[in-house]
Amino acid sequence: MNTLDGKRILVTGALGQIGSELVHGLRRRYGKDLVVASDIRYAPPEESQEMEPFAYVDCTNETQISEAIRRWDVGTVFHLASLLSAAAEAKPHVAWNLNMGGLYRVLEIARENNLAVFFPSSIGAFGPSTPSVKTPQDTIQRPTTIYGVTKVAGELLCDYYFQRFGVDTRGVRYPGLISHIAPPGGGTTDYAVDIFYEAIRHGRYTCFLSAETRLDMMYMPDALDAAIDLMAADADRLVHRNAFNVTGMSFTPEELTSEIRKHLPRFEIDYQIDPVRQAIADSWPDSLDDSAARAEWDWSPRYDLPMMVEDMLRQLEVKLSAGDGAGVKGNTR
Ligand code: AKB
Repeated sequence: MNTLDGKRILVTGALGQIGSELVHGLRRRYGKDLVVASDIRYAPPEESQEMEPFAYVDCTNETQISEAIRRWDVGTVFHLASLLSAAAEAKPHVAWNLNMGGLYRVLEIARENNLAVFFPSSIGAFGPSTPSVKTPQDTIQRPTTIYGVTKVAGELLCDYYFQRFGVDTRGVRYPGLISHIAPPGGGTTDYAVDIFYEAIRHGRYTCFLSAETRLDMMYMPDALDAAIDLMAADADRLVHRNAFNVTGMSFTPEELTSEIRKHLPRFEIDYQIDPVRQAIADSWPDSLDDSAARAEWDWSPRYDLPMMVEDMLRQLEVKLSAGDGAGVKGNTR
């Protein structure tokens, strides 16, 4: 990464689900002053100190991106600002403008300033005609959501900027991400985070996907390693560069419930299916084949389903009893 030249890293969408943890992961590896967080809102007062250095950057505004790049002498952008699948489906025009327009602007600025760019694609880049079990790295991509359309187009645009202009673009296809720090917003896989909060607070959860909906998933520490390790990988080994399949685990709401019950035996679940998110989930793969990432930059996740569930419950019990104790209802292990 260009950080070796003392250039800074800019993270867009830094207050989102991935960004709020990636900023800290990058700072642990490269130092606080080298990583600039940015978003279209400011951090809440209690966290704002931690987010410094921070820049207000709206990724639909080219001038704001350029100014932040110049002001902070940036060499690498982790471009995370985007709407997730269900939010994008509710506002397709906004999603196109932010997800596609934002990436295009970042790539143009990267071309002019010789920047490296990380772009997160998603399992949403696949569709119902994609082989759904062990989805290959190179396969059919005909997504049926606007989110998926922006992700496939984004993957292609990143390939194009590398091949045509030599911009050092790299990226992964994230599955559903699970974290105990920042909640997701507007995603289809969000149930796999919400379920933990509700299990601890109320001992029960109403799931918006059906019991047998199988999706690919990953625990956040692995997702952070994927982004940071790929950007630090030896470029000569990369055959694909962009849109690497990465995976941590694959489960259904029913299987996740059984695993949670090993720790909280009285936990109960029922189902009230949201047709929009169910249709999106049904169009996505059950599991991904991540062999290209393993071969080209030594990708290897640390967390499987039992390890993730144990850690999520442990971390959230501490967090909820410290900051949100009123909601915890004695459903302890
Ligand atoms: C979503 O559900 O929209 C995201 C994703 C899988 O890209 N978590």
